Amino acid sequence: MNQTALQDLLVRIKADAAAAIEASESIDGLRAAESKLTKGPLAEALKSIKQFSADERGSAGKAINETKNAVKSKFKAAQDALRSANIEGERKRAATFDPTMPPTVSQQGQIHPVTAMQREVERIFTGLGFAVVGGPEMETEYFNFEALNIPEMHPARDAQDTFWLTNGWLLRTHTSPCQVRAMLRWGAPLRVIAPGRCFRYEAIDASHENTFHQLEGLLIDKDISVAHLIAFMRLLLREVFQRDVKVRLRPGFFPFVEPGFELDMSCAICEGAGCPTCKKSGWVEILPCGMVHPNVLRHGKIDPRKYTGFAFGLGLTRLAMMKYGVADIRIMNSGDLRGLVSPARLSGARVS
Ligand code: FA5
Repeated sequence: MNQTALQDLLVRIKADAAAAIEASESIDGLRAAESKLTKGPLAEALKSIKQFSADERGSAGKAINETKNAVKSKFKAAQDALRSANIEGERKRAATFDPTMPPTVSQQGQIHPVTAMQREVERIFTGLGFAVVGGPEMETEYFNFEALNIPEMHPARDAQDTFWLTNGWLLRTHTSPCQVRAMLRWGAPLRVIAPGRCFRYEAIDASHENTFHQLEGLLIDKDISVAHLIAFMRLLLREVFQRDVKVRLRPGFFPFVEPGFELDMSCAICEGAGCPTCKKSGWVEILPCGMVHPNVLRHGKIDPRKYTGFAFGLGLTRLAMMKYGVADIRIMNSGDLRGLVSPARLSGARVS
């Protein structure tokens, strides 16, 4: 190595030291960078002294020592600065920490309000001897319509338009297909509920979604009458709301029940005064129901001369809205985290 090459090396060592100091965020990092420079290029410079003539050795050694000391003191200064910054930070933290303050409570999530509602209804009905069953969300036209006494050209199909799959199946419009599926599987007598997601090609507003939850109920036995149906429906609403709920029963047409009813409850959002959720009527359609049509029993291979039964299709999402005071159904599918911390925090919530 000659004088020029040594000068270049020493300049590079200083530059590398400055860059390493700039990049290091901890005292350990600074120590590691300093040791790397000392054991690497600085040691190389020291070894090169042997290659210089006796005249040149003095000035070469001096230059190397100066660089070594400069690098060492730069690293020391950087370490001191970092140390005092850390101490300062600690001091500040200690000054702002108040041990008398209550701890910050992290917000713990919980199940979705619709799932909470579903579990609540399941608890009520399993207590009454009902089994909880399921059914496919992708359904055949047969189970969604035909088996429910809604043949191909029946106008009732228009009220439940849906999303059709390329294989001719559809996304089920209601949980009612579970009725005939359950009859075929278990026969009579039968007590089942079937909660699940439903889909409709629907204009969305404060009370209509294209994806929502229903809970189907079906009871088949000997001598079952409308009186049983009404008693069960009242019990359900009283248990859910823990008070007597104002309801009204009006005739409702569904091809799979005869007679059929619409059981509405007084709107819990406006207390019956009229609001966008109840379309200003003061009532919310929540629980259509009726006596199972003999044709449906026949599709389920149950003899209508021996057995009768009732069925209902509870609007589970709407029931959750009424229970927790949610004014707009769109909140329910929006992933609004307030509802996962506490459904009560959705009370009065509207979409912006
Ligand atoms: C039916 O779906 C029938 N399958 C119910 C039934 C079952 C009747 C058994 C008789 C016997 P309907 O279309 O009214 O009926 O829907 C039932 C409930 O689901 C409604 O009262 C409502 O609470 C809810 N619902 C219906 N469409 C929507 C929607 N687009 N968004 C949110 N909830 C809905």
